[in-house]
Amino acid sequence: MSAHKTACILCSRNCGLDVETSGRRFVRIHGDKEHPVSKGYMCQKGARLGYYQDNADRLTHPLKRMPDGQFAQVSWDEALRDIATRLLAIRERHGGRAFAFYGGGGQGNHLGGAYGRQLQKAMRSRYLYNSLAQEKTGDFWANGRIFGRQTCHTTEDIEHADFALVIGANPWQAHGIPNARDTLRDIKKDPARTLVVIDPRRTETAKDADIHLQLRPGTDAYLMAAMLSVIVREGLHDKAFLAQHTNGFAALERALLAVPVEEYVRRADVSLEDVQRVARGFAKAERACVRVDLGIQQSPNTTLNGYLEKMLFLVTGQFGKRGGNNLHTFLLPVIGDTDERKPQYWRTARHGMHAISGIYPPNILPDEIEHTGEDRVRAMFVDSANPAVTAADSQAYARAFRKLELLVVVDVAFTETARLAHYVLPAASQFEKWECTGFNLEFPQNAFQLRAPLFEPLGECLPEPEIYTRLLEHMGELPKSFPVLRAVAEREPAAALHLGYLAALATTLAARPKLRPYAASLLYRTLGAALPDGAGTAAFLLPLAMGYAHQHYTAVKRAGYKGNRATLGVHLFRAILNQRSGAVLSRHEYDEVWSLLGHADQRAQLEVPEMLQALRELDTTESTSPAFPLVLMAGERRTYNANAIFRDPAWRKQDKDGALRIHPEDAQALELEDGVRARVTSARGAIEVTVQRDESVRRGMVTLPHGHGMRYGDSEPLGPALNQLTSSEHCEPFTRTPYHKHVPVRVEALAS
Ligand SMILES: Nc1nc2c(c(=O)[nH]1)N[C@H]1C(S)=C(S)[C@@H](COP(=O)(O)OP(=O)(O)OC[C@H]3O[C@@H](n4cnc5c(=O)[nH]c(N)nc54)[C@H](O)[C@@H]3O)O[C@H]1N2
Ligand SMILES: Nc1nc2c(c(=O)[nH]1)N[C@H]1C(S)=C(S)[C@@H](COP(=O)(O)OP(=O)(O)OC[C@H]3O[C@@H](n4cnc5c(=O)[nH]c(N)nc54)[C@H](O)[C@@H]3O)O[C@H]1N2
Ligand code: SF4
Ligand SMILES: [Mo]
Repeated sequence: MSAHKTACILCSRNCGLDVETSGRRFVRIHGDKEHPVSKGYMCQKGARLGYYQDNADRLTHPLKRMPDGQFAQVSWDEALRDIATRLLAIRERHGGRAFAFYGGGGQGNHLGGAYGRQLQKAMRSRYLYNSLAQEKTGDFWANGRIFGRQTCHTTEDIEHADFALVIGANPWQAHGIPNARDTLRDIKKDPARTLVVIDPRRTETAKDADIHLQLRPGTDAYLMAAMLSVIVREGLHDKAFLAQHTNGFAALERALLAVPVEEYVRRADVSLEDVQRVARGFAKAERACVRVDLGIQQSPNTTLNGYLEKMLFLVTGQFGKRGGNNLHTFLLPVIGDTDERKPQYWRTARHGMHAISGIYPPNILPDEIEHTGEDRVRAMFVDSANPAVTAADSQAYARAFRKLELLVVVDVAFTETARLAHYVLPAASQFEKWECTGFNLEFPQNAFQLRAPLFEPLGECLPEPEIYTRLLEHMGELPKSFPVLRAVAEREPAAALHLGYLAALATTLAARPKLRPYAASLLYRTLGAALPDGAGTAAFLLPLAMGYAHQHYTAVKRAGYKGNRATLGVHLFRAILNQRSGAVLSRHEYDEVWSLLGHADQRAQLEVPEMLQALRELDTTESTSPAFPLVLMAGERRTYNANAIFRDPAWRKQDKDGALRIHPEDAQALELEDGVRARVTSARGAIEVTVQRDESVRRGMVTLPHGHGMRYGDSEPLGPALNQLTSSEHCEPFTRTPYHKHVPVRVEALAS
């Protein structure tokens, strides 16, 4: 048995773990008390990571699909050589627009993402698709306009808030905030603190709330507009804050004064008195913040919801302070800034769709492949994602992926997407390689954990950095060796702080600018060879740490690092390499948040014309109809689901079928007894489910869990395959974010 530090890879929190292993197995999994953020916290899901590491669907060898449709084992060399040849031919014939990359990191594996992006560059493509563009891009777009850059991402200091407003999120199950259950319990125990939940379901979080507004699904824009209107009508906005830190309040105020509060509150079907109480409480609180998630991001008015949510904390001055909302820093640049008003960013061939934060929406991808034009997508890599199950419209995905000239899947498991591929490349699991996550969303203190491998890679599995570096070498984009740079790295004494290496690297890149896009692989093959413990694939964190220390110099110093302008980043890099429980990167003061804004005047822009127009033109069409009278929340976070990460159904201790939750009165009206099988039908498709009567859901709404509907071994799909019900068109027109939380359906009993 041996003890190790690692992290849970099941949600964006990435709680630090203290584990014991024996051979290739986990024997004991505990929260790591030394982790700077999670401090020992974990939830029930993390305790069952063994089912991710060890299961019958794990890939062990590269696979190639043969003409008869069967997969045959091939060697790495054979696979990569053929893939390289085919990629180059497609690039030659059709240019960069023929290639798209999908994924590049799940909830815990972001180290390989930097290497995957290099392939996109080698293909001269800008098409990156991933799941962030089926949830967060409306939010990112609003951030771009309000804060000046789409990388200005907000966080919530809920641990220190007197008044926490949770809208369309269920942190008790889904986490997303630090040590969620402890944080929620602390608020509950303290009579001076208030928790408000806005959710059509009486969730585990809502049960502990002081006020629960159980609104009609899809009406958040009305409700938030009404709250904001109450605030400005009653003069509860923070005039000094608005004058000092924002532009454009006057236009927003006019729009808010025009909001018909009572009518909007009626639409949301909540009590006016409660809405007033919440608006007043939030505005008057010393420290208040808003926490949102998929409930408003995957439902109607996605982008407007993101805008209004931010107006709540900006108009009331609950920003840039302890207990409020803030911006945070990034070490790994997981998202970019692609303002669609600038001409240099690509629009897609079929939909003319622009990227947001550098990401294109999965909802348009099948059309971009099936499009008949010369400029269609013809070749793809899918890495750390299973869009055949997790993107809207599984039927459209299966059809489109079969038309690709080349589909390569890089995964740890033989997924539904892998079954459609020409090549399947087996990745080492997140516990078999150096890994890290880019989902650090903390402010004022940000932290980062680089994780060392616990096990040898299974079979012939390789870490993604090795896979992509070899592929670039086969493509002739990257020389096979760099003897000079490598010698500099290996000869340099530790006390020289890599400064000689960095100078030599700069000289190499200046002389050979074509290598710049491949800096990660270049660092891996050179500096990587000189890093201790085989941490070579983490070498590219050195320039990132240098950039971070340069940009946030004072805050990095405050975190306790020594060094000057030239060396601080190197010390930060060393700490990241050495501190297995994670390293605190930086400590900001709250009022330094303004320096993280993108606008030159460091003020928030409240007047966003597109959003004010959307507010004036709020859509009143009903999504339900006599044929589809219920709203399905397709993708609830529950006790035993974790995206499409677990394939072995034995990992679930309960809710094995992934039951349909329905209010008992609705069930009664449809003559659905508890436990019976029923059919759920949408405009797109139908699936069979097990019924569970449940008081917590609002009447007119039904829910099904995310993370089911996958095969295991030779099985049929197990549990609800939700995206058989969702369609590519049922999405916000602007961002193309699917309305997964708002799918009109009907439910019928199945004859037993
Ligand atoms: N257990 C578990 N945890 C997870 C995951 C998982 O698969 N399982 N996945 C992780 C990932 S990738 C993500 S993105 C997060 C998502 O985390 P959350 O967004 O917090 O989780 P969800 O359950 O998808 O949806 C949140 C809430 O939205 C509510 N809702 C539905 N419709 C509406 C509406 O119209 N208005 C409002 N206000 N609320 C509505 C639902 O009732 C639900 O309680 O969870 C992460 N954590
Ligand atoms: N209907 C509906 N659909 C939804 C949602 C919903 O609520 N409702 N939620 C959406 C959301 S918010 C999200 S985030 C997505 C998630 O969907 P995806 O973006 O597809 O991501 P995951 O489900 O996390 O899938 C991760 C894949 O990565 C593989 N993997 C695990 N570890 C590694 C590794 O180290 N290397 C490689 N290469 N692969 C690895 C796993 O085997 C799995 O196949 O689902 C979305 N889809
Ligand atoms: S699932 Fe999320 S909250 Fe639970 S242990 Fe893993 S990282 Fe922590
Ligand atoms: Mo997500």
